[in-house]
Amino acid sequence: MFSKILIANRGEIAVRIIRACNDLNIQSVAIYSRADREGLAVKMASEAHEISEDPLSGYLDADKIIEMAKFTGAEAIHPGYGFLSENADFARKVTEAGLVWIGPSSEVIAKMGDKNAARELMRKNGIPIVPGTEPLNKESMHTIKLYAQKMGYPVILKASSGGGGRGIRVIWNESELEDGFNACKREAKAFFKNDDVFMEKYIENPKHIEFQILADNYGNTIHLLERDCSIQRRHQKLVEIAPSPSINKDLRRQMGVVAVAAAKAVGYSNAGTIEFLVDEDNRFYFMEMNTRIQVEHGVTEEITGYDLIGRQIRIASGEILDIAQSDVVGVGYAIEVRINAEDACNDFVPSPGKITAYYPALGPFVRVDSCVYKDFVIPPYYDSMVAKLIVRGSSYALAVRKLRRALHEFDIRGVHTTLPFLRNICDDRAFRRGYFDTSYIEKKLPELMPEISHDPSDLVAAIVVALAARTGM
Ligand code: MV4
Repeated sequence: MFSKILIANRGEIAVRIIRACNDLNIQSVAIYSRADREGLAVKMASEAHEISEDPLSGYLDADKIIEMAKFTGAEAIHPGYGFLSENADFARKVTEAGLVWIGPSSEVIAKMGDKNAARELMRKNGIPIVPGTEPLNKESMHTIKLYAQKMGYPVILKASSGGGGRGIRVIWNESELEDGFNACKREAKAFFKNDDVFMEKYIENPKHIEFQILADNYGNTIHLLERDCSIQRRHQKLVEIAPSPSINKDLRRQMGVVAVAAAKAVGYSNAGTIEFLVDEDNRFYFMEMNTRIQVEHGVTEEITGYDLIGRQIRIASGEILDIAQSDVVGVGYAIEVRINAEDACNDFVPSPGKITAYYPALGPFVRVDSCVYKDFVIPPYYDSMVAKLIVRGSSYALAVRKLRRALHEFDIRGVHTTLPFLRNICDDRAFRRGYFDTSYIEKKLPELMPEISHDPSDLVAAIVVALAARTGM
């Protein structure tokens, strides 16, 4: 086992990885930008080193991170999620430097990063994929129109190197195709420096169901059940649930078998996720594979009892996976909500600044993964997620009740947060019954919107008015 690991990340996931290191009696090295020096990861790690003065370059500087690992005597690097976590060149450089990469091989990251190559590989291995085309490079617009017509509208155009909802375009009829195709290609080129675009049949109102995979370096591959991540807003997940309240045992078993086959087809090792779209008739299709630990891994940990970050480290150190598929049993339901420092009333604009009061929810069946504390100043340069609240219940309905209780207990002052918005989701009948798909937020946004803007400046104005009234000024 390793004696020291460098964490090439920040925020709550850096804290989560430090905790896993502590559980395994491994020393942890945090790296931080100047803006992050008051972060919890810096305080909790065995040692911490500034990687850059400016907010972002350090976390993205492969050579400097590797140099830091060497300098500190770390034997392995955990990339977390985001930043360089799915960067095949970084993974390769880490390995070439004689360090251990806590994740799948560089080759597998590269292959799954190319959405079209991933599709092709899955198709060849008998994994169900959405009907679609190869990248449309030489085809004339006439041919592209014929493909779309044959598939039947609506269709969706996707950048081969896309991700996070970028470089995709839904085409509802032929009149939108030419402009949409050109725009998609331009966007793909601008964002990903690769303008390969392919076309798929568009599945309307799908569910986003993803299976957690664990695989060791010796071909032992299992899944740890699924998460329902259908509740998203503009490709940002807001709520994640394990297992999905809307798939039955039989579908779960079928999808699990396919997920493991998909991971085996790419020679996967370490933790990863197979994403599926599930249509209104419960047909399911491979969408993509995420070759990293995900934000929402905690709900899987809560229902299965397996420490995913701990397992990532143990697998990377060469341990044999000692969990058989038949050992994996989900107990009850876990729900995670992402509490973001954003103003839901103002189109979810980020709300950085000082946290003047912080009372996380506690009590039975409640877990909070966070990186903030009272008087912490949320820097404006990063993702606005400040805490993940994870609750458990023996049924979906009971988990929702725990969530509702915990969200009302949770109190964060000084910045806007999505807490009021999330509380409204808890009170929504469809959510409480588990009736939702990826169109949920878009359709329900008006009714989920908090009534009043708790804008700090509005509050100040209100106090001034109240004081003026009291003093008769
Ligand atoms: C789709 C789709 C429907 N049909 N592909 C969105 C991001 C990227 N990962 C793929 N996405 C989608 N691909 C076909 N053929 C619908 C989406 C989609 C979506 C997927 C999962 C969760 C939320 C979503 C919101 C909008 C669109």
